[in-house]
Amino acid sequence: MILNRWPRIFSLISLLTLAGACGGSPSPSTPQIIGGKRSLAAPYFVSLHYAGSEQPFCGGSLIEKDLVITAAHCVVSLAHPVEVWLAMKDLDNKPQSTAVEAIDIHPLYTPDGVHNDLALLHLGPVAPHSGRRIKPIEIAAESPHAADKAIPLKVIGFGQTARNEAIFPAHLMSVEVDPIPGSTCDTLGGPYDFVRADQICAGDLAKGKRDACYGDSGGPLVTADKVPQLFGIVSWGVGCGVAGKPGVYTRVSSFVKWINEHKKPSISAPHAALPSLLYEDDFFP
Ligand code: 4AZ
Repeated sequence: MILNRWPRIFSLISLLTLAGACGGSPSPSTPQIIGGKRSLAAPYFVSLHYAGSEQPFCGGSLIEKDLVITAAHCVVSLAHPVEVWLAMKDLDNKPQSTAVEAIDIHPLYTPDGVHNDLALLHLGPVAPHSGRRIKPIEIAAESPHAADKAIPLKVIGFGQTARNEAIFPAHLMSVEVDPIPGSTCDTLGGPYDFVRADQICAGDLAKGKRDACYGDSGGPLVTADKVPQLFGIVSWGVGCGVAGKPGVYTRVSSFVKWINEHKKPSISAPHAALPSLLYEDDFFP
């Protein structure tokens, strides 16, 4: 029964994402990430690049000196070796970069990208640094629904800055997004009906003026504090900056056990066979 439902969800998402991306005209009032501004230094932020390309295809967060957490959908079908750029703020100034030596994709990640959208990237050597410019972020310890309270959160990335146009910034951008209770999010229709407690919905529910967008995937959703903590990983949404269609994030605190068990790589090369994809009724809401 479950297996029959996945292709339907997948086509629904593709359809709605496409509709979101193609419909209407770009709004002149949403020039950044969607509705954001230039980010301050984010020593835990990393960007993922195909070797030789300046334009990142995803973001990520440094959670140990040589370990990055990102979205599974960013790395599940890599065609080229990946380079990780550390603490990058400005695409014109390439910072320290390193290769990815191994990747762990969450074994319950499903190809539709709806759930368990997380992966660990085990980095090659990282040169010693002061710890001010490049610094891992702590994972927020929270009970499953704590983020549903009104904690100010922000999302950071080099993703698309216009709702309907492939315009990408040269600077790292950030925007504050409001956490949306799961009980509201899973009534928004379409793929949102499948949002679970191990995900966070956040954005600007009423107006859709603040959001993550294409290219922000894998990047961090953090507390908007002086010492931020990592709450989420940019995962998916129905279009970008659409009222009533917030961003959906992987709730990192729900996966701490898996993360701790995989701090040492279990797959030895970025292009090694991917773990088999499991479909378990238990993991369906
Ligand atoms: C993406 O594909 C993506 N508006 C990220 C975030 C959102 C949509 C798409 C949320 O990278």
